[in-house]
This record gives sequence, structure tokens and C-alpha cells, in this order.
Amino acid sequence: MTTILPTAAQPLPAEQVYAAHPEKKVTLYFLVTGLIMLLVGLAIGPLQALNYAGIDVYRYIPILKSYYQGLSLHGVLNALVFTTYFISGLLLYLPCRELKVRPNLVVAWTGYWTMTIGVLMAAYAVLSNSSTLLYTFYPPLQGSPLFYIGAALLVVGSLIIGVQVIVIWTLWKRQHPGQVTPIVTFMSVATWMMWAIASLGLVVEVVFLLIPWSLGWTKGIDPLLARTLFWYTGHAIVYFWVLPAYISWYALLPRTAGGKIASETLARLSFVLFLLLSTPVGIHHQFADPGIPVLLKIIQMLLTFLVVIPSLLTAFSVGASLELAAQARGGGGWLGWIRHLPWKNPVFTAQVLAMVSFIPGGAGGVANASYALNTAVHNTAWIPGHFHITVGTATTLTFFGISFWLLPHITRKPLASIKMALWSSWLWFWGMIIFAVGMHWEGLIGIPRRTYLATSTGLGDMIARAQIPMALTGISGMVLMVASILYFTVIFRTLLGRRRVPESEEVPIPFSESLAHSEARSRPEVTGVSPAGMKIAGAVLVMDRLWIFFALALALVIVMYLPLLINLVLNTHLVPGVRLW
Ligand code: HAS
Ligand code: CU
Repeated sequence: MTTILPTAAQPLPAEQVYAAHPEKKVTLYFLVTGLIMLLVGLAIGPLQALNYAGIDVYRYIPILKSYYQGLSLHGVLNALVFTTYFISGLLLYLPCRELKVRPNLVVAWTGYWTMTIGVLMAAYAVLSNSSTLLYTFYPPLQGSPLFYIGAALLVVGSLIIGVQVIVIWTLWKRQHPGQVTPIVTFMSVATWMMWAIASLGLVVEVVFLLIPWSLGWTKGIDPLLARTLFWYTGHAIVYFWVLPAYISWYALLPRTAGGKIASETLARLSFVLFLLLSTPVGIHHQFADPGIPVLLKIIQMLLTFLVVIPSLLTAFSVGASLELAAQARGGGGWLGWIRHLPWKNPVFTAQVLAMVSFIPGGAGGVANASYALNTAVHNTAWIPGHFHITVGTATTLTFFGISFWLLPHITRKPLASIKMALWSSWLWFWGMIIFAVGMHWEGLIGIPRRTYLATSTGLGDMIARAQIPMALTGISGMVLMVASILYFTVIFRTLLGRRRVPESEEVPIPFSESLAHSEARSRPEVTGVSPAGMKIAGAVLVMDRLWIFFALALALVIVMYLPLLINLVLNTHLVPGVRLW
């Protein structure tokens, strides 16, 4: 197996490292800026957890005017800003390296700076307490125009990168007629196409409703119209967060584990399904909203169940890849193989722990999506419980695992401490699991989300009944704080280290081979094909025509949303803005 964590290293000037691949530098900027945003966002996390344990720390933090300002910063920086930077860097770099082409660096840097200017504007607005809107910025809560313009620039920056990747792929296809897109590029392009369709709702909401309203150009705003546009993007954005993790699980992790991709066809199929089904389901966040026909709610509930299928495909397919890897390492039995996986490698461990926590995360999602069950959990602490074991692990913990090889790969600086990286991953996993147990449980008791619980008085005997889950939530905040400190210590010690390994020892990108391909190579007499002329399954060829699926996805979204949006626009009820905190 390739060793991916070198230990010996020499000093080397940075220019030499980026000379062959200047796209490394812009990628590094995306990743590190994202991680710094995460660091600030995470610092507020323990305060949130302690609040849900009934302990008020906010009053000792004079720079934060309220619990709600802290929560706004925490949600915006972690869920929106960190993810967008990390994904833009990752899904620019991987396809370019796989296709062996260089991106247009001017365009890539334009994407980076558009995002960064936007984030600085929005950060100023939130820090100055003029935009304490939480990360959903629902009107009629009103914030500063700087916040909304900043949010728009963040999205536009990511779209600049997305369009560039799609253009690179289109040109590659033209230059390589008859060839099938390599798997990581295929998945990245599908993700960017999905995001291009999905981000439209947010862009329209911000540009046509929120910015003019916050500038005083319009008298009021229609909250239902704004929420509908928001959730059109708001559901699909969760797949924008998780699909890059899936790319890693499907196409990079097998090699890290010493195995192969179990089924390339299935992997591609799941991405086609995500492209088609991620967007026309946003109304499952609006089951409680009046003014949306019940029939549409039911249809989108059913579509939500359909979009669970590609995740289930992923679970089985990635699980099979891991089993193959364990068998290649001598493992066997029903469950005995699990011990043979490379648990001492933090790149592996962080990502598999992310998957394990995503099993209850996904199951909770199915409960949320069920119209009847949703009424029991909507707007309760259950919901943050759900999203900390989805975006907080499946995405974030996977990105930790990726950063353990990607930062050493880009900088050629060895990972500072494998042990600390492992500890941070395990503590993050357990912290999130305990948090999720606490918050789901509090939610079932009826404790609302987004509540300054430590000072609330109107919740009757709920708090008395929630003492155990509240204690769990508080404890998890402390565990996660230690995990974050360990993680960032490893990352900054790595980045600030001076020694770099020579090119020959660079950590490779773990692009994995698929099982079918390696069998064709090793047993041509059985498969009847040589590796060079490997028979390509018809389904793979059909799926490679991603533009067709893009058009279908667009059509589906139009059918699911246009009549509703027309109705909402024709029946607007404008209300004035309010500032609560
Ligand atoms: Fe969700 C609310 C439904 C997935 C994030 N979700 C949220 C919110 C966030 C969020 C942030 O239907 C809150 C928004 C707000 O502030 O109001 N969600 C779902 C469903 C899924 C789902 C059906 N959510 C996600 C993902 C997220 C995310 C992914 C972020 C990345 N969610 C909802 C609904 C609401 C909601 C309602 C609104 C609730 C309300 O009332 O407000 C599905 O996509 C989940 C499918 C996933 C699975 C799991 C597959 C498991 C895998 C791992 C396999 C493990 C292996 C390991 C192989 C079926 C792939 C083997 C282990 C070894 C050791 C070898
Ligand atoms: Cu959703």
C-alpha cells in the first residue's frame, strides 16, 4: 500500500513547491481561509452547547451582544462560509489534477477574492450586531445591506469556480471524444451543476428581495416568498456540503484503505440521482408554513424519500469498498474485517467515523422528512441535533480527514502529529454523538431550537424533565472544544512547519482504481478485455452525458416550483422589517 503520511523532510523554498502546479497555491488559500473561518465559528460552539445545558456564559463575553449574535456567527461561519471555501478549493483542485489540466488562474483567484470580499462585508455586519439574523436570515428580521451583498458575493464566488470546472470538463470532452470522464471529475461536475441550479433561489431572494428591501428601496417584504426561495436553495445546499465528502468516500478513501472502488457504475448513478433530485424537495423545510398547497408538500415529501436512495446506494457501495480493502489486508468474517482497516491512519479514521455518525444522521433526516413526524420535531432542539451529525460530521469530519493528506500534499510539509490527528478525530466523533443524543432528546421533550435557554422562563416543566439530555449537551461542548484545539494544533503546526519533502516523496492524491478495471487488467482471460480497451458499461456512457441530466433537473425544478412561485408573487403580503436584538 502507498504510504500517504511521510515523516522525513528537508527545508525547501515555497516557490519550488508551487512551480509545477501553481493551482496548488490558490487551492491552499481556499482551504486555509475556510479553516480560519471554521476556527472562529467553532470557538463559539461551546457557548452554544452550554446554553443548551442551561449555563449562561454569554454574559461574560462582552464582545457578543447576545446569544443570538453568537449563534448567527457560529452558523454563518461554520455552515455557510467554511464549507463554501473548502469545497471550492477541493472541487477545483481534484478535477484539474485528474484531467491533468491547469485551471485559468485569473478566474480562480477572481473566485477567491469575490468570496473573500463578500465574507469580510458579511462578517463586519454580523460582528457589529447590525445583522443578527441567524444563518437562515429569514425576513422580516432585517439586517444591513452589507450582510446580504456579502452573502451574494460568497455564492457568486463559488459559482465562478463551479463554472470554471464545468468549462474545463467540456473542453476536455471535446479534446477526448469517445472517452469517459474520469470518476472524480464526473462527480465534481455533477456537484457543480447541481449547485448551479440550486443556488438560483438564494441569488434571486438576495438580489431581488433582500438587498433592495434592506436599502429601503421597497416598502416591505413577503416572508413566505422569501422563505420559499431560501429553502429552494437551503435543502440542496446540504448536498453541496455532503457530495464532496461522498466523492472522497467513493473515489479516494478506497486507496487510502488499501482497496478498490467496489462499483464505479453505482457511484456515478448516485451522483446522477443527486443532480436530478437534490433541488425539487426544499418544501420539506416548510411543512409548517401556511400558504403552500398540501399536495405540493406531500409530493416533495415523496421526492425527499427518493433522494435518500442515492445515499443508501452510497452506504452499501462504500461499505463494500471498505470490506474489499479489509480483505486485501487479510481481514474476513461477518464483522471481523473491520479490525483490519487502517485505523492508525487519521485520513482513514476521520472519514469512516464521519460515515458511522452519518447513519443516525440520515435516519433522523428521514424522520424529519415525514410530514406527520415533522410536526413533532420541527423547530425543536432535535433539528440542530440532526444537522450536527450531518454537516457537522459527514461533511466536517470528512474534511478533517481530507485535510490530513491534502495540506501535506499541497505544501509538501509532513503532517505534524499523526497521534494528535487521530485523537482530534475520535474526540470530534464522540463529541458530536453525545451532542446529537442530547439535542435530539431535548427536542423530543419539546425544548425549542434557537432559544436562550439558560435565561428562559416560559418553558414550564420542560427544563426539569430535560436535565439528563441538557447535561449531555453541555459535556459534548467541552469534548468538542478539546477536539477542535487538537485539530487546529495539528493543522497550524503542519502549515507553519519549515521542512518540506522533495517532490519524489510528495503525498500522492489517493485517486482509487475501480474493481472492474483492476480485474480486467489482472485476468484478461476471464473478463475478455485488456485494461487499455476495457469494456465500458453502456450505463456509464449514458450517464457521462451530464448536460442531459442537467436539463432534466432544471425541468423538474421548474415543474415543482414555478406554479407555486407565480402564485406567491401574485399574492404578496408585504410586511415591514424588524430588528429584535
Ligand atoms: Fe437534513 C434539516 C431531511 C441529510 C443538514 N438538515 C436540516 C438542517 C440542516 C440539515 C443544516 O425533511 C436544518 C436547517 C434549518 O436550520 O432549519 N436531511 C434530510 C434527509 C436527508 C438529510 C431526508 N441534512 C442532510 C445532510 C445535511 C443536512 C446530508 C448536511 C450535510 N433535514 C431534513 C428535513 C429537515 C432537515 C426534512 C427539516 C426539518 C425541519 O422541520 O426543520 C437525507 O439526505 C439523509 C440520507 C442519508 C442516509 C445515510 C446514509 C449513510 C451513509 C454512511 C454509511 C456508512 C458506512 C460506514 C459505509 C440514508 C452514506 C461503515 C462503517 C465501518 C466501520 C466499516
Ligand atoms: Cu432538507
